[in-house]
Amino acid sequence: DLVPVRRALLSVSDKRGIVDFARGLAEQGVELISTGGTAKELEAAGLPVRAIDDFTGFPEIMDGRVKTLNPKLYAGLLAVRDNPEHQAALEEHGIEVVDLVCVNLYPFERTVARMNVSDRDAIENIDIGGPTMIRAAAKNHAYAAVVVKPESYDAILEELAQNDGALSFRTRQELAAQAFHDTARYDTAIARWFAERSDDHPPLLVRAYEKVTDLSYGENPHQRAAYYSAVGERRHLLSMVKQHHGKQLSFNNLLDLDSATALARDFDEPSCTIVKHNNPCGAATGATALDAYRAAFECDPLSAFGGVIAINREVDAELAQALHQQFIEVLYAPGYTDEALEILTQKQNIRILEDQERRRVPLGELQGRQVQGGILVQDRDTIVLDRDTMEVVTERQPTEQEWSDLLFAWRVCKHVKSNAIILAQGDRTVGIGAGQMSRVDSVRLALEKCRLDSVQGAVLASDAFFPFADGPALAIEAGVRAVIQPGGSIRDDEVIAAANADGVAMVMTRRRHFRH
Ligand code: 93A
Repeated sequence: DLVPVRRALLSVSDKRGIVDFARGLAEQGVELISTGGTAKELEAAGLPVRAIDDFTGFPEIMDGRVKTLNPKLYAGLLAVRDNPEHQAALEEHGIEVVDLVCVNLYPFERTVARMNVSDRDAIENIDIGGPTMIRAAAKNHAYAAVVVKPESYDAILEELAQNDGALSFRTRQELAAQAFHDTARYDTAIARWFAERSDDHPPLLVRAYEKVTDLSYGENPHQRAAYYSAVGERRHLLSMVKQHHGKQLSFNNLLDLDSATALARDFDEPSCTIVKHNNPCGAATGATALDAYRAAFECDPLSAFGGVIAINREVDAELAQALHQQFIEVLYAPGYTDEALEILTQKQNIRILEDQERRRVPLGELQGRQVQGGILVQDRDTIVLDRDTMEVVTERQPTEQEWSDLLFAWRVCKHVKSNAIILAQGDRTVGIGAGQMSRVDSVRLALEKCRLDSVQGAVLASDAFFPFADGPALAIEAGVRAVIQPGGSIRDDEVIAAANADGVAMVMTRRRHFRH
């Protein structure tokens, strides 16, 4: 299954390594055919090159829009070499076969990523001839080889040298696989660019993903796993962090990191978020990051063990010292002083991450959840509500302190799995009930988790309305003085009456924050 390479067509935008590759081919006795810019480069290096118009007998026209698109080339690429009819056609039309194409495409993605790029420039960078050659050679990989990456050049030359100027079927097949991956990826980036210009939302085509790195395992050690980023997305979870210390991030670390950073991004003031099993087990803001960390940790020290911690201020020595007392899986912050790093890196297992994404723009406008054979797609829940849009439904208005705590609790609530109940006091969570199948159980859990001597004076946030008055009644009995919730239950009257009976203030947001 070895096929000798006698004639190669080289047409590349990314010209890295092309001269050396072409020289290597020429040394194996391969005839080189090339397009305008590529040919120039090779000629300048003193290599013998045949121009594409000499091969096709047709000039490159329309500023290069049509340079390789010619039946002579495609017949030469697609001919089934042992098919007598194909052979006859080659002879009749004086067509020479091409055994290898080396092509990389107009840099569409790089072009559209530039600031202020015109639509015209973008469109001019949609390569037509290149993908067509790549696909033709890849289809006919039984006879032809297709090279799309400078990273492959050396290995190809080596194999040619070893096999007397021929490539194996296995190599040609692998190159073909890479080629179709490349053109699929390319078209996805183009489709995405068009989708961004369309009114269709969510768009017709969601995204394709490509592997960034293998992970050591999935949620459990018997599950293989990898991390993929969306094609054309330059900012993604892994690209946005620099790892200073510790083992590779695991599948579960990445899930928790995603949640922790999303919550941290919702705070401007110094804050700390501790996530366990994808739920916050403590969140707080404070005058300093150290205050915030202490307060967040105090919410549930037991659960915080081995947590993923996101802090939105630089970590200094004092904070590092405090963090160093605990077992932390992942620590994420916008920066670390040298002294802080010295303290923290004394522990081998802590993964220390630095946030490299200063823009604070939420990543990706859509959110997908996998279901059997497909995905569900929705807008991200990025809504942040203003106090003015909320309605106090009780006889008593919240005090200013209560308002502050209610708004804090409401911000955290969005990031907790439903049914979510947050108890908060003084800009810190003091009890979190997450992921229960009934709301009253989440209330019970949040109260049970609360380590304060008394819940007296705390506020409560609920991610969705109370279907019955039992949940609020429990909380009020325990000492909760103000409640924030969307409202909208047919029993709202009973819920409001329960609050009024004890002089509790209640705010309705009219928006819910389910997170399933
Ligand atoms: O404009 S094209 O779509 N029309 C073509 O016929 C064609 N043939 C090759 N673009 C075409 N190419 C692309 O030109 C290749 O994919 C490659 O990226 C580039 C190389 O051009 P040059 O050798 O002139 O630098």
